[in-house]
Amino acid sequence: MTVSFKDKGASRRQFLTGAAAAGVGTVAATVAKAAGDPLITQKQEWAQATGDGVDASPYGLPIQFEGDVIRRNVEWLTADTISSINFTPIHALDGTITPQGCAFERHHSGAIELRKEDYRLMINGLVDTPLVFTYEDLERFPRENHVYFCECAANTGMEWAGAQLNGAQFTHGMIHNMEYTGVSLRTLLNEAGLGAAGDLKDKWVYVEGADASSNGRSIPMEKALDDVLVAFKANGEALRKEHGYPVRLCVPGWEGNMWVKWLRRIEVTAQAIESREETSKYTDTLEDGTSRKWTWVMDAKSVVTSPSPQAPIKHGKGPLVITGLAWSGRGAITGVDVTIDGGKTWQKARLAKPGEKMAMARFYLDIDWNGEEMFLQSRAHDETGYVQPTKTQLRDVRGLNSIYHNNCIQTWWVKPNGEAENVEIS
Ligand SMILES: Nc1nc2c(c(=O)[nH]1)N[C@H]1C(S)=C(S)[C@@H](COP(=O)(O)O)O[C@H]1N2
Ligand SMILES: [Mo]
Repeated sequence: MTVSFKDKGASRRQFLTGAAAAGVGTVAATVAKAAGDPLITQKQEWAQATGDGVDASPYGLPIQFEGDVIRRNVEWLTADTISSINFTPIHALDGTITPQGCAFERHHSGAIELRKEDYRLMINGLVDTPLVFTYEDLERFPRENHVYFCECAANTGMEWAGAQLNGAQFTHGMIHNMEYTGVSLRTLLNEAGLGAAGDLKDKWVYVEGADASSNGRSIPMEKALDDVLVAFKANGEALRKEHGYPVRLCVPGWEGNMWVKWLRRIEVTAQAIESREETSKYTDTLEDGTSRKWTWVMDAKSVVTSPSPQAPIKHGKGPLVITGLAWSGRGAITGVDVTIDGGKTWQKARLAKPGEKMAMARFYLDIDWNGEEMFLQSRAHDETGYVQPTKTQLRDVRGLNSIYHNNCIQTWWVKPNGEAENVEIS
């Protein structure tokens, strides 16, 4: 990519960077306006006194100017905040890791306060030796680190009938992506011994939390022994209370509801329990009134996070960074296409780094915006060859009765003044 800066005079310097994107226009504004800028020519307040000492804030919080980058809920969605959800401010973040402090929360009976000392994890059912682990016990098993996304199956669920919520935070913010540290569930199940379970092919584990809702879910044994993680750290530090402190389950690529927080019991069973969370909830009603169940995997999905309704273009035409997130519950993201004309023509976006399994990928498309309206969309591809569907393609299969598992292509209408709106192109 070539970005050139114009000096006041005739000289023109070019800065070359490695990225092999198409040439973009001139970033002229900053240097041209420099002459007489008091922020350069005058002594500033912050240079005339000392700043805060160390320890001014023993646990650092974002600077006050970033006070907008917070989780938000949509009040009319739920009757109260106890059994409710809020949304990650994905429109204001970059990279892929979600800071814990603004990672969305979904509680069925509120976030509980559970001390490590009071923590117990039971493994029972069809095991050789039922076991109870304390928090300290868990710390003595071999540990693993993995970056995974956790997406509520209801993410984008309000958009089935038409474009509704105005902002990427609200349409796509029921997701976070963190680096988890913990012990594989396989290790703990083997510690209890699976001989008593016999043939493991048709066995299940039922997992439940210590909160009043318990949020119990059945997981097929094959997944339980594959990549499920019993996690106690996220992004290097203890889990936050709202994300299940001190221990939660990570079920990579599968719907957030199965990521049981405040994990307290794992039962090996001969069949699925058919709990509330996997029958009346988290099933998908089709056009003919029947419902799909066991729709665990989160299919490939993407969204442009900027520009977007909460992140309008403020700099006018010229060089513009279009960016967003892509993820797939079936494996790694292999590519993302972006269109600025509502799907007539597509360009390949640049992935910030190669996609990783069941983790978010960041994409960029650097363009020279002509200042005219755009219909911005992104389309994700994953390593299985799956391509993110349009809204019409999804509705053809699923009808209009669904809430969960809406992974269709999202459209932002960007107007010549840089403002963006959630619209539908089917
Ligand atoms: N114990 C317990 N686990 C739970 C829940 C809950 O209410 N209680 N909510 C589930 C749902 S529906 C989702 S989407 C994820 C949300 O995880 P988060 O709050 O860390 O974002 O946790 C899941 N695990
Ligand atoms: Mo959820």
